[in-house]
Amino acid sequence: MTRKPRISLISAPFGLGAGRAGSEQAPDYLIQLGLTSRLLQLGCNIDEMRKLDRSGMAAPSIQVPMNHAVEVLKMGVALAEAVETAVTAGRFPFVLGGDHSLAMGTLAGLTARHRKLGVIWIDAHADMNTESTSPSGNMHGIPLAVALGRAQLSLSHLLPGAGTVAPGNIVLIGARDLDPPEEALIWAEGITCYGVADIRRQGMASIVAQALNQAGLGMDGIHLSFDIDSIDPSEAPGTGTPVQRGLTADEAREALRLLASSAALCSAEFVEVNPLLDRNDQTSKLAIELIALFLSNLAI
Ligand code: NNH
Ligand code: MN
Ligand code: MN
Ligand code: MN
Repeated sequence: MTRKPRISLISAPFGLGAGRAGSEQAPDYLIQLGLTSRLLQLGCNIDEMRKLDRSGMAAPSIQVPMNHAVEVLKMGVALAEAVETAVTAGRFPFVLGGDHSLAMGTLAGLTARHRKLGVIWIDAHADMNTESTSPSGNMHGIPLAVALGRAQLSLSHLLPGAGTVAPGNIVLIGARDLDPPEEALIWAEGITCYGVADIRRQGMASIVAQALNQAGLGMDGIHLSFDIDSIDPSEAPGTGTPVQRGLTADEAREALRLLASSAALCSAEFVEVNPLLDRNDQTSKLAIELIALFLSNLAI
């Protein structure tokens, strides 16, 4: 018999890692539109609900030459501590962003507890720039390079005791807008990357099965990082850096349902919904549906 994990719902109302304002409004907005009531209706075991606040957090002393770096680092510290606490208490951390720079905090908290962590990254982007290759200076473009230990900033700057993620245990799904230095890093490190064409050829079920195998090989758990811009802008327009030719909402549904059912999943985050850029709440409503589908199918 499968059991339901105790979920720690961590809201991170933070968008300064992105180039455009608005994603910081997503957690409250999705809750206002009915996210938590939907989760309770579906029988999700929400054991803890927290809303993070970076004021009062001390920024690590490292200098990072990127936009709003001090604020991003403060939020990362708050998030890392919240995630570590949730894992220690035996809960499943679900981080509701906010922009994708939050992943640094999530991964710092996770790797402090799971020394061997696999990562499935569903995103139009690879988020593998470093401080020196970033074309934008926006910190939502660097979290995977940081997690790999390829940037000056490392996860251990956010949380002492945090580790790294091995390239062989990172799988990208839906990537279609890579900067040349990111492509070079993916190639050099041998990181698995499934594009939209691969999904159309092989089917999402087969891609997810391969991703779980690859990311989970020899690991203690797998983290899912879901960027809403993985989905085509025709179905998810409310995001800061939309990229054409993305996943269909149905493909995202299938991926999330299958990933949730894997006992290897140990945590997840959902980022880059921007209510200010949305059309008639289309993206927010889709996000609520996807999160509810994911969390209600979680099994341990
Ligand atoms: N690759 C670009 C950068 O580094 C864009 C990143 N934007 C994202 N990532 N939304 O998911 O700035
Ligand atoms: Mn991203
Ligand atoms: Mn993205
Ligand atoms: Mn599990």
